[in-house]
Amino acid sequence: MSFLSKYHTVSQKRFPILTAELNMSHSNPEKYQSLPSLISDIKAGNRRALSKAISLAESSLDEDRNLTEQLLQSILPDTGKSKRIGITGSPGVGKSTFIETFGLACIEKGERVAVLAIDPSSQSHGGSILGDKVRMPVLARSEDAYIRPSPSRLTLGGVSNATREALLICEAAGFTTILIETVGVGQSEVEVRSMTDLFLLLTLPMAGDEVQGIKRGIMELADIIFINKSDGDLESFADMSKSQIQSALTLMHSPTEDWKVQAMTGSGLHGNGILELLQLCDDFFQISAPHHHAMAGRRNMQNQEWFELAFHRELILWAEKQESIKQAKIEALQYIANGITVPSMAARAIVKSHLHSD
Ligand SMILES: Nc1nc2c(ncn2[C@@H]2O[C@H](COP(=O)(O)OP(=O)(O)O)[C@@H](O)[C@H]2O)c(=O)[nH]1
Ligand SMILES: [Mg+2]
Repeated sequence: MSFLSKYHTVSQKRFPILTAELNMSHSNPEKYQSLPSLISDIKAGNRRALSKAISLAESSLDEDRNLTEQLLQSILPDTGKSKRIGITGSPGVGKSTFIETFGLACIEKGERVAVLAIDPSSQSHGGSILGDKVRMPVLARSEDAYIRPSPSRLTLGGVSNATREALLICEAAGFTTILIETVGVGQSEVEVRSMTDLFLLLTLPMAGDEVQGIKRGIMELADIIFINKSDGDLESFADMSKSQIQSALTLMHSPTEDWKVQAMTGSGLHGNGILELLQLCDDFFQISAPHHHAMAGRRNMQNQEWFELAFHRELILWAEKQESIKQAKIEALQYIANGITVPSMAARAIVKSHLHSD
């Protein structure tokens, strides 16, 4: 028996949720009494069920994690069919405004659009719900859109894990385009790149040397660079900006096989360039459609990365729960404070003494 089939049997025995009605009243005092009804409501596109499921995925309580796993396992066949688009750019570049216009243009073409935000620094201010409701007023009210701000108060890679799970849940709920907005600081671009097919970088029209100011590392992640706010006073810089970015791009590798990275100008606020951008996105998804090896390969690699991250996270969460490890850490910190031991040595010694039981 393979490891996974063994795991499946064990998990069915321990959490017989897929076969029996399960009381969920602890985590939802309102509507859902059972996981099967939550799952069928998600698949029917019920947004209350969708929000409920995403909240469940954001919870770190053991019993909520168990429920989330069962839920994800049972919706898995309904996932993977959307266009996953990451959107990044410095704060203020116009991402939220852009998403309103771009999202509505996608809906015009028959898509159903979910917007997720990833903001690993959101612990302190609890996400950007207020800002985004203001910036996306029409999209927020559309029947064919769903906007979910970044989860707050999650540690240890919890935000990116929860966002990946939210993405799958949105796919099962029938959303065909998933836009993931990143705050554009720290590790968040790399995280969003690693969970999306197409990565879109927004920048501003700039003069001359300022193009150098776009971080090369971020430019290398992008499939399309959209020079936003190419309107009003800044419009005169737009074309120059575009040709400079294009020449910088000739020195870089495309992050996506068979795709040539392109720069274009437009305005999220006024809508110019948005239809052209949509066409370019269509071209991208033609080239790297799900049956195409580039897309299949990327998604497979992303799942492997997700597994590695989740595995590390689980190991650390497990270790932090062990009383004996907690104790050993307290002692180690005392030794370190007294200058008796080297920190790296103390860390390794604890792991060695707890894991080398064979
Ligand atoms: N002129 C102009 N202003 C814009 C455009 N998009 C956004 N803005 C303005 O830029 C500011 C920041 O926009 P926002 O969408 O919140 O940026 P975010 O921080 O990247 O999400 C707001 O005052 C917007 O009204 C645009 O295309 N053109
Ligand atoms: Mg924003």
